[in-house]
Amino acid sequence: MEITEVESVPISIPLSEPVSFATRTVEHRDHAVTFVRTEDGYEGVGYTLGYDGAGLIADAVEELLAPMLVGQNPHHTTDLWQRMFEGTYQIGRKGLLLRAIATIDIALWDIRAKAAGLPLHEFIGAARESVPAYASGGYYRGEGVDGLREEMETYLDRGHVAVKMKVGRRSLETEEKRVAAAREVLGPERTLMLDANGAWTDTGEALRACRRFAPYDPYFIEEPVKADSVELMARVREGLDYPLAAGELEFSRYGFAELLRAGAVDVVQPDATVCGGITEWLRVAHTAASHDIPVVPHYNPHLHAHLVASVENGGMVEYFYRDRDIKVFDDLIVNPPTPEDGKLTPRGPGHGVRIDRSALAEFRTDGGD
Ligand code: SMN
Ligand code: MG
Repeated sequence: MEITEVESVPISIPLSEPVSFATRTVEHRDHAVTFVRTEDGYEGVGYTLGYDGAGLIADAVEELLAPMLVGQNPHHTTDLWQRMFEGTYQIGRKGLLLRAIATIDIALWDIRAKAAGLPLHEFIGAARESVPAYASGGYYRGEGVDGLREEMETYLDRGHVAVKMKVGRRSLETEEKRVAAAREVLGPERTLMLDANGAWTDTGEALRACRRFAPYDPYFIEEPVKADSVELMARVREGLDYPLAAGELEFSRYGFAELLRAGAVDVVQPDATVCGGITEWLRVAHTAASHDIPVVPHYNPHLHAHLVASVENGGMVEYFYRDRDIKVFDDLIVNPPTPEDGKLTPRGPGHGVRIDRSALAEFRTDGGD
């Protein structure tokens, strides 16, 4: 089999209203969507969030990486990953370039599983048939504590036993009230996770905030400090009596090795669309397993359902309901799967994410067709 074409399309989908987390407000969601095609008619799809850089990521795919791919065998993912990583080493290794590599690597695995006639999790080697999905939300849009309560109730009505909410944007007093309200709605048994998106900048500030949430029994606090502050993260973890999670903005096995070596995390959250694709995600997950650390990947539930279903230490996937207008990528997908009884079942062929061509035409920002 031979790769004949690599195309990457930047798209942007507007939110109906701006939405905030601790450290940023967003008004739209842009993605780079990459297609890899083969001579015998297979097409694989990969994608990543752009944070206003989707056009740059798509350019990196087409200008820098595509020439390394055309004419090669899509089954040689380990070799192709290394060629892309080494070939962009001086200007890459992390960030935008690694996201570009990720989109291609995901598309290659999609092709491989499709060619084998299998859903991706079975192609990799399944550990389970379905995976728990937690409902993610609790963003800031001015709705207050009552709005948060109502939102959490909708997740329970939809069958979830685990939810995640944002913290770190308002005063500590308000944040404690928000977390207390969420716990009250959930009751004592269900799982509550908190996400601060790197809100705090030193040990004292972070511990003061995180300790206020301890009485509400969080399963973890996510990114209490920024991704680069690994030592600080380890100090915060040390000072807390509940777990810490991070990794959504970590790149490659080397980034995760640093988190693990420093003892900075109890749970890792690699995102295959960020950390370098499926090839690298699997390496990260297996390394975490050797530390008895579960993987609870960040976002992209349709793709990650396959990956969580194929590793022994797979935890949960993160699911956003489209009607909350926070994550809107589902607008681009044909029949996006929804959780049933709080679980997602990975479906093929490949990773099962099929791009709706008319939506792609509507949302693309490069003027192409
Ligand atoms: C998040 C950030 C970017 C995309 C999706 C979700 C967030 C989370 O930090 O972990 O839910
Ligand atoms: Mg997060």
